[in-house]
Amino acid sequence: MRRKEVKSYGTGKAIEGAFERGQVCLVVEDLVTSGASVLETAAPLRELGLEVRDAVVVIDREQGGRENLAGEGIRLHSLVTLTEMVTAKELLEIADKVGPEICLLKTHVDILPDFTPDFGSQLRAIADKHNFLIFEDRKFADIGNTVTMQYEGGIFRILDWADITNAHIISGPGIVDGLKLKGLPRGRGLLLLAEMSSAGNLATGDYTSAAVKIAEQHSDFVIGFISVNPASWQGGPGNPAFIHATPGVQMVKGGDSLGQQYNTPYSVIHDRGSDIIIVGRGIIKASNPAEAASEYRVQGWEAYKASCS
Ligand code: 5BU
Repeated sequence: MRRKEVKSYGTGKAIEGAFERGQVCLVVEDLVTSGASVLETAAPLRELGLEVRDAVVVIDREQGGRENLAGEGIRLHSLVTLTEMVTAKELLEIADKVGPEICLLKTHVDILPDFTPDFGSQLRAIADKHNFLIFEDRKFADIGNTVTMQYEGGIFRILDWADITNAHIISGPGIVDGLKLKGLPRGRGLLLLAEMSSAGNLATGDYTSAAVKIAEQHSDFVIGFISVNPASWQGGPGNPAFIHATPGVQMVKGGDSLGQQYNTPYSVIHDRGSDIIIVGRGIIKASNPAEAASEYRVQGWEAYKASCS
């Protein structure tokens, strides 16, 4: 074991354990970013005559660690790589930066590799500071009784910190009853998935109409829809008090390799009649997320003004 700080009391040794010079030592770490921490561990081991050839980590952040370690003669083995993933720490930093530009922040709390129970209260504080709402994109889909527990319990305790969450209607209106039981007394709101942005999705036609019907029957708790083209809905999008939030938005039309389909802010707000553009990678993968968020906000607002005139 390598001590990070060598205490003056006790044995005072940086490296503890039973070993002999010339033995091979495998370094085990939770996470590698640049590799500096593994190198800090390898140096005193090598000074004592141990051979360090390999390091095992749970997460490789893919920020040069593999190359830096290879340069020092250490092979990196990782369980997962993290180029796509955002950590809770990064999410909170982005939230604080984009806060002034957004009306709500949409989270996927179950993908954060370093989630801790205080995540919700930390995000809440940032939301209150910048006056945006928190929308946990949980997409509940189970029966009413089960979703009450998924909403309130587990390690994420979504009900405690998310103003808004969303649900599929595949299981019928009982899912809304279940979520409402917990959410309404806490002043929370629900979006129903009436349409989806991904290619070949099944939320169309009668399914979309059923979402509108369920929303109307629960307008005390359902605040609106995830929709893609509410202007084209048969029979209309229902009560104008419902808000429409639309994912699949980037500055140019297109898609990704896994079925996502993008429309522009103008198309979403002006042509398709939505109220809120939901932007993921267009902002978080931008070199300057705050600047990108500002551009999306301005484009959305201009499109809204154009549809008013
Ligand atoms: P993107 O990076 O802008 O493609 O991210 C889109 C986000 O919206 C992502 O979090 C999806 O899970 C989410 N989403 C979606 O893309 N399409 C849908 O129909 C629904 C949610 Br519902």
